[in-house]
Amino acid sequence: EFVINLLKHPTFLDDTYTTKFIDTTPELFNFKRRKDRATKILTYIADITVNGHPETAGRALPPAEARAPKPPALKAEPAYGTRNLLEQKGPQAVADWMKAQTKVLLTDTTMRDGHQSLLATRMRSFDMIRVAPAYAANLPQLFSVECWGGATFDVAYRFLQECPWQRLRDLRAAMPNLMTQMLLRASNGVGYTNYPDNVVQAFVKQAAASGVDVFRVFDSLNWVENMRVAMDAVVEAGKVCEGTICYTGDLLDPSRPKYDLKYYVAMGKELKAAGAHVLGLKDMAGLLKPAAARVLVKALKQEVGLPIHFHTHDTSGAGAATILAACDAGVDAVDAAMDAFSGGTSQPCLGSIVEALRHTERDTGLDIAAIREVSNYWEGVRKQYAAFESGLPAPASEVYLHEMPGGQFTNLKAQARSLGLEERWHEVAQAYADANRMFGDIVKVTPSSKVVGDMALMMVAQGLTRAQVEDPAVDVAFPDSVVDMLKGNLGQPPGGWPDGILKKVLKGDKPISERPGASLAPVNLDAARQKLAAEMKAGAEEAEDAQVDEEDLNGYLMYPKVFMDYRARHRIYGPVRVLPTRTFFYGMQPGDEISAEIDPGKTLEIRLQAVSETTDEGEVRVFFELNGQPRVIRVPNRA
Ligand code: BTN
Ligand code: 3PY
Ligand code: ZN
Repeated sequence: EFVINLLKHPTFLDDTYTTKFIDTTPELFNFKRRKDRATKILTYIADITVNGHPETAGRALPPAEARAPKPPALKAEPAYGTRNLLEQKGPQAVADWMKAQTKVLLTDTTMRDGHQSLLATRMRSFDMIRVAPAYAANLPQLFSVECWGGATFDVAYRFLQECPWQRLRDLRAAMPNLMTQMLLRASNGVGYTNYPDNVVQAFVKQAAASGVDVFRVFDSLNWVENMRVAMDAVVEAGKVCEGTICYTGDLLDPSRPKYDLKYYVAMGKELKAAGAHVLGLKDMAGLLKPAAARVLVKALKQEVGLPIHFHTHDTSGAGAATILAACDAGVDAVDAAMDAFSGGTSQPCLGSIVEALRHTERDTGLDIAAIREVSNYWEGVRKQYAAFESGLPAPASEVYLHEMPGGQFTNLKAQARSLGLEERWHEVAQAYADANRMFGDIVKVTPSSKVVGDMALMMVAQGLTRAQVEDPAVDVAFPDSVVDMLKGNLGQPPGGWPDGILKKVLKGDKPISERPGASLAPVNLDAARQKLAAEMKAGAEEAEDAQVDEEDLNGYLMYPKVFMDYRARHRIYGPVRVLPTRTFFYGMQPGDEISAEIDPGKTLEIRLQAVSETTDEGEVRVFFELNGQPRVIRVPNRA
């Protein structure tokens, strides 16, 4: 039997292994015979059963009864929805239709920002795809379903051992009448750095082909100049281009005039001129207060003339109040999440907004009973991810101090914990605010938010005050991400970088002031395709493992190492995406039975019979029944 010893391999553990891994460590790939997909999946289950999943070790365990919940029954054939309109009449017709509606339109963010902000982005496709038909059938009035982009792309490869493109295709197929929506970091794609223009263009083209209808495009410094390549690519693909303003600061605070009404209106007009069909208003930290929302939405509606799609986070607990104020002021569409994935650092509660607007002029027309059924499903899903809960137990008005995006908050907290700074969280919050002011008061959203977070953690860990960091006489070793940002590699903030910090960080290096993409050579796509094909072939056991398609190429261009590592694991474990979530993270108990559909209509019935004692060689035998036939898998006990 093939004995799996990947996990304990030192190069795996210290995270230095690269695509050379397979060439330099052939002992790991010493198959006695080729493994079919079922055997690979059994190997995965056996390994997790015996040794646990690295990501859930030491974390909270889901309650015993937490199993994949049943999705709601389908009430009807999918009715005509926004996707049908887009297909028939194009993106401008969608925008015109939005403006003509009296009702407030709703985007459900559960499948993207909801779990990104509450569960460290760990929701698996399995749990999304099962409920997608209920969205299509029972909630056809939704404006869109945000289900792709942001952090979900790399987390799928990196931690969930699944292909993000396949998720997209499956969701698209299951919701033929609803627009899917993604979050795109403009020239940073779905990554943390500026990519060459042709990589961004290829990515958008592929995302459109694989099933994205609405692209929410933003820049982490609100620099429209750096959004054009991505926006043009969306328009070119015939999809809805939601050019997006990121909201920061406090509109009504006269002592903070940098981000005032004039600023936002001017940016809205720039985005319209750049080709946006819809104007996104992205309040990633949940800083927009109700009174400011009234003023801002009204002004943007009047002066820009595009339909407005508002996104906020409920970190403060006041998110729904702001959404309702925006509705009063004439916002066209708003984002919300289903009950179990709402509140806190996520979006406000969708069903509650629907109810708040019922019997008013802006009634959404959504079926609250259908929403409840879908919410109940998500409640069952969330229980299974107990290991990834971050535990923000109550609203945090401290968000107005630090201004961290909802998607970063829990992440930074975990980083602080790993540095032993969890008890000093409020100092981190203050340092984050100080770092922001030091950089001139910037928009903080991926990736600029990560830079501010890196700086803040360093300040707390090293006991540095803002004054010391800024003092030319105090020696400071700045994080690489800070140096990179001040070099201009994320673009330019309004008003530029403050002189003092710029000089100190760059130590005389000259920053760039044009958009970074202008000086990045295009990637030779044919050469990249061939290189990838060769690497895949070298590591492949089976013909199917050696194939490269355009989705793979785009994954590789965005995240070369993450993608290759994913493929290397795929060769060993097979299509583990088909496993129920509990099995994926915890393996099975003797007596457990699961089904896993590896192809449409081809189902593995898997029963775990018993797990042996550990042999003198340190091996454990795991006894399964696979479709009624006994199978034994041996794995090393590394516990
Ligand atoms: C991961 O690498 O943690 C994410 C994907 C899970 C794949 C399996 S889990 C068991 C084994 N150990 C790992 O670290 N990865 C693989
Ligand atoms: C992301 O870029 O992933 C975000 O959610 C930003 O808010
Ligand atoms: Zn968000």
